[in-house]
Amino acid sequence: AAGTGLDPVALLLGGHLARGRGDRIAYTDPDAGDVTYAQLHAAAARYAGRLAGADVPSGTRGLIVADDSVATVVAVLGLWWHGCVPVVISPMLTDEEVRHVAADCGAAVVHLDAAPKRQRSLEALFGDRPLIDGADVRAALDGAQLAGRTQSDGRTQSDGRAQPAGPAAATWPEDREALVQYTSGSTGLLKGVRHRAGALAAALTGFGSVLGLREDDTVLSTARMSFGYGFGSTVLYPLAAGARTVLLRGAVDVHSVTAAIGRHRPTVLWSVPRLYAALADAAGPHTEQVRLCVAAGEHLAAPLGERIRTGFGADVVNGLGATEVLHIVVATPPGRPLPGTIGVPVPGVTATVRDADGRPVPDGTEGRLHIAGPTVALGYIGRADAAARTFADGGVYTGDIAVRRDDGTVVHLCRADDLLNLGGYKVVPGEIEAVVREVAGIKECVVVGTTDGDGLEQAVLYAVPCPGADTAAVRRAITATLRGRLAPYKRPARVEFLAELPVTSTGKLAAFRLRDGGPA
Ligand code: 3SK
Repeated sequence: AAGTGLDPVALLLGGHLARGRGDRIAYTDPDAGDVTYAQLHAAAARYAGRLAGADVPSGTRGLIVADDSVATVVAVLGLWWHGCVPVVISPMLTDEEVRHVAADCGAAVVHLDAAPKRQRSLEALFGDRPLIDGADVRAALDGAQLAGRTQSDGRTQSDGRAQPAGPAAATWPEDREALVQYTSGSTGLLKGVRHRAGALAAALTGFGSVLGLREDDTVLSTARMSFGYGFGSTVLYPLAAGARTVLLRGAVDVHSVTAAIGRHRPTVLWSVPRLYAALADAAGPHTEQVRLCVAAGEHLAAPLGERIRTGFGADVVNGLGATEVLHIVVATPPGRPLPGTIGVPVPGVTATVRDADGRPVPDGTEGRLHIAGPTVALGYIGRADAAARTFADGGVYTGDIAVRRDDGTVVHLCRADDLLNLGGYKVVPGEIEAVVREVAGIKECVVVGTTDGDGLEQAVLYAVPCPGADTAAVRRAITATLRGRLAPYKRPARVEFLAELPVTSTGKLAAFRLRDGGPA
């Protein structure tokens, strides 16, 4: 791909090809098998050719609704090659959410790659737009036709089918939008975060330099590409380092991840504390090669950090990130555990703690965590009010309450908003409550966050049944409704029945009385 030094394709692939490393494996995909850097480059070129052939204008946004696969990475790289802005979302989103995102980002082209039933329902949503089927891309990746040869200029010669007419005309000035990621908002409506081209390079010199991924690393991430954390862990950092990434398909749980670790022998793991809590106990001889465990997405309590460290015999990097700052911006460096803290700002980032008026508070005082630096996003698509609240005072409020200690380390205390953080997913309690209120026999309900023995947040549903209701039947109906209507990560860990919900002396719901330990 042409353009300036900030061209994302050149940034992530160019160096490896120019150094004759095109034959190294970039991805191990459950379907496509091993795919090299040269093959990835060739496939991205061909994908860009397809976009050109479909008259997709350069500079527009392309929506990718896809599970993690090498075809999804090809779509991202191909869109960049053609000068477009990739927007990756999960097929697990509801039709309503997918429709909202497609309209919100105004996608000129849609790439769909989901399990067959979901694929068909997604296709029905997008009859009016140019569609690319991820299965076609995977099929094209299969076999010798993609045996790309690296040219002396580092570009890849592929099989010649559907090539772009030449290098894409795209140039990538630092402040040009290069990536949009969707994140949950406190109203429940997904917000599109617009990232600058310059932020991709800045993330590599920022958190990337703390992490120190190597070409000989094998990376396994339980976070998905449609989640900001997962885009960094499966695309940005490993590609820039020339490492091999093992992609997972299907359910990600302690069994599937343990099996994948045994099979692929990763040296670097990325996950959320919740999954590490289970994985650390399952660690054994098959995890001996793991040298680094990155934990982010939710609060990591010091004892759990220590359990991961000893379970895997590896360095633990604990980080705080947010979609609004692209990736991790405060982290404990490898070899410096700094227990009980989220570490120090990564190079290029300034982290301050501020009061309600945006004034920095003295060290040791709690306040709102504010991040400034080159990975701060351009803003949201639309949503001027939310943007004005979040992107302010020369940076971003991450939505966390924190304290900075006088040694420069940052301690995370809690969220500043009502969002629950369930294994890295930000969940709006009101969304769960709205679903439960529709169950027959429910008078009222509230969802609150409470912490388990590992210090991890859990959603607990407190429900008041209607007088005379059969509570066993109501419980079954709640379980069935939650299963049918909410993604697994949004479902409460526990359902408790109360005779009434606690209220304050002025009659307002006192949900805080239900947190951490239940009704007093
Ligand atoms: O925790 C998050 O929400 C996050 C978002 C983007 C990148 C990284 C992280 C940890």
